[in-house]
Amino acid sequence: MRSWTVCKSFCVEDSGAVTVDWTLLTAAVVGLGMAGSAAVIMGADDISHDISNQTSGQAVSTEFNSTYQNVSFFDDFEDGQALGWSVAQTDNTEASLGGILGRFGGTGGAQMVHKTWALDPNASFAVVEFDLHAIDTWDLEAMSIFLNDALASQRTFSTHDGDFERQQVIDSSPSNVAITYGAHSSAENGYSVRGDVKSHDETVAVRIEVSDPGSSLKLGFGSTLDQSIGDESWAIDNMRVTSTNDPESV
Ligand SMILES: [Ca+2]
Ligand SMILES: [Ca+2]
Ligand SMILES: [Ca+2]
Repeated sequence: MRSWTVCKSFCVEDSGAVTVDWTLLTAAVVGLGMAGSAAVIMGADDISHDISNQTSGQAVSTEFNSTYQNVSFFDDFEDGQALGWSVAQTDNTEASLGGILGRFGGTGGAQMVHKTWALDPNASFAVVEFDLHAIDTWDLEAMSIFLNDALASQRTFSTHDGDFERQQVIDSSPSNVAITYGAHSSAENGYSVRGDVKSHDETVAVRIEVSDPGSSLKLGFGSTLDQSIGDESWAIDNMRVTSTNDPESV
């Protein structure tokens, strides 16, 4: 009878069943965890191979040249100064033009007004932008632009009505230089008065792009004007010099 009692007691006792369930569940969880870890390990191995395949053979750049840009200089001449220019002449007597570098007259075509900027040696381009004013009665005389003391471009102006199509650009810049003139604007901006008639003026935006400019750039101007400044003159405004490796973004 004693053994029967023990056997019966064993059959109805359920505390041991909890232990069995716990053991089985824990084993299952551990098993799932190991399976998951195996999947992650295998997946990571696959990804590492993908990264290896993707990057092998590619050059690693240690510089960020494509986004390099630095405005080295800007001057709108509103402060009446012209620091660094060979002829520090400014004018702000006509409100429609404001402060300008000028006015200047004829130079026999030679370089007279110039300035040199230090460029960032890490940049592979220099971009120079400015407004060029042909003031009062130009008669197809030429404005001359020099780069590093060499004549790079000539632009003739005639401010007389109906004469715009006769104006010309004569480019003599080297192969690493591109000079573009924007569309001209014509208006009466002041200065010369002939009797009771004021003389029209022209403005063009000039852009000069220099590749491999080196560590400095000298920009100069002259003109073939042959009458007094009170009759015909020129001026520069909004001069900007930018060192960059991405000239398209300037
Ligand atoms: Ca200005
Ligand atoms: Ca005028
Ligand atoms: Ca003239």
